[in-house]
Amino acid sequence: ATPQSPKQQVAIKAAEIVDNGMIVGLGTGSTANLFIDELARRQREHQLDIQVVASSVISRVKAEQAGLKVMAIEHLSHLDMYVDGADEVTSDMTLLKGRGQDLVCEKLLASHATAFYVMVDESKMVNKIGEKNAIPIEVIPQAAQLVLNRLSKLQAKGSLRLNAAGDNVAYSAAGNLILDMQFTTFETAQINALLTVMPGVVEHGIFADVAKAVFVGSSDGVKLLQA
Ligand code: DER
Repeated sequence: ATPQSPKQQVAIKAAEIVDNGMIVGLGTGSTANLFIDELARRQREHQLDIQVVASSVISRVKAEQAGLKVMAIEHLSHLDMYVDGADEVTSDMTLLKGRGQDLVCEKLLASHATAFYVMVDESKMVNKIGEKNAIPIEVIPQAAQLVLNRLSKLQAKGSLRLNAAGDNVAYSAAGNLILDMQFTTFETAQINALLTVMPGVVEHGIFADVAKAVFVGSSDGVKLLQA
């Protein structure tokens, strides 16, 4: 068989953790897609009785097509694990997420799951959050300008995310607008704190103290990062 890509390898490692009877949260993105395929394979090969819940419509559709039993988030009272990709990871397992459009449900499931496992290839490892990507900040539409101005006063730079065509602003899956902002004068913990309490901000992409473990794939296999 052709050697699996690092992303494939971390998806396989994450799927191996899933046990019979679990409720598993599905992330969104290209690595999450690989996980969904691997989880469906594991369900078939081991006749696992598992249920899944999806962080996005696209992951729900993909899970249904793969033969996984999908339940509605509305009916969820507990989640054994949540598995998702990330855009940046630091050595203390702080994450940056939200390059997709499903940040609200991703953080909802990640934070309520008993265990949140992250799957990345080594290109996502950074020394400081924000090193390679802007920080996504999901705002209610009415608040976009107010929040942008407020953050500009804190020397943050950025703008509203545009749609794929680039001819209008993009809406998130939750119907909000997204500011992609770069901060220069603050530590990650300070940005996390100020965004978490700022009126008009629905969610942001800093995931601090949420991940239980990170699978880091590279050409020489998978490393496990954990506290
Ligand atoms: O939107 C997100 O946070 C996703 O997890 C995402 O950015 C990671 O996507 P990838 O697995 O396609 O790199």
